[in-house]
Amino acid sequence: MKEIIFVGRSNVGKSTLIRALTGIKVPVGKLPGVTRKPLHLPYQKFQITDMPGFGYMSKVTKQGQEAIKDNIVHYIEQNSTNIQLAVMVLNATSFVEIVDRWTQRNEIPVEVELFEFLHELDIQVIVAANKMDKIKEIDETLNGIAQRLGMTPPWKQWIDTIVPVSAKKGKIGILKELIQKNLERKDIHPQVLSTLIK
Ligand SMILES: Nc1nc2c(ncn2[C@@H]2O[C@H](COP(=O)(O)OP(=O)(O)OP(=O)(O)O)[C@@H](O)[C@H]2O)c(=O)[nH]1
Ligand SMILES: [Mg+2]
Repeated sequence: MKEIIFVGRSNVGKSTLIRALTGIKVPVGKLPGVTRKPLHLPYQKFQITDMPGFGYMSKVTKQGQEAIKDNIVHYIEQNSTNIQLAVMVLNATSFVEIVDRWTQRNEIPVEVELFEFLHELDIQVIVAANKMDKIKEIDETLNGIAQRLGMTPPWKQWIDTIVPVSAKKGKIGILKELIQKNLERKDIHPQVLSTLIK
């Protein structure tokens, strides 16, 4: 069964977003590190995978966090042909600040690395900018996020890729439609496609 993975830093709201999207009560929590291994859920004729988050986790050692990150990368590599879409979730209240901190230290921010890694594997990515209920300067924030991910602002040029959401409030904007559009696009059978091209 083809798969949609939800990836991102811990505590950004991946599981809450899956709840809002599917109605399935997957475990969520206040402290980072709730989801520890890939959790598979049914979604139409697909499978949604709730991935553990990378980065700081409550009650997990630095070594443990590294191991979880390696597992995430490994999982994506192993399953890349089956993964039809990745929803990269980020916390809109802290994303720009975190990315800039890493960049100032001359390090590639993990989320930027992940975004590029998914593209290298030819996996389509939708960026869900979550926790928008806490944001006042909406356009400014989304422009900042787009820019850090290599998409030239204004963000509205990228409405097929970036979607503002508030998972906790159940506001998922056009995420459902974007997912649908993406799944259908790749779902065209090669034979049908060849007749369309003719
Ligand atoms: N304000 C606000 N809080 C949110 C939103 N979405 C999630 N949260 C909160 O963020 C916290 C983390 O949510 P989770 O869904 O468990 O996050 P996760 O990304 O799955 O975290 P891990 O499994 O630890 O990687 C919880 O306290 C949620 O209530 C949102 O849209 N707005
Ligand atoms: Mg989770």
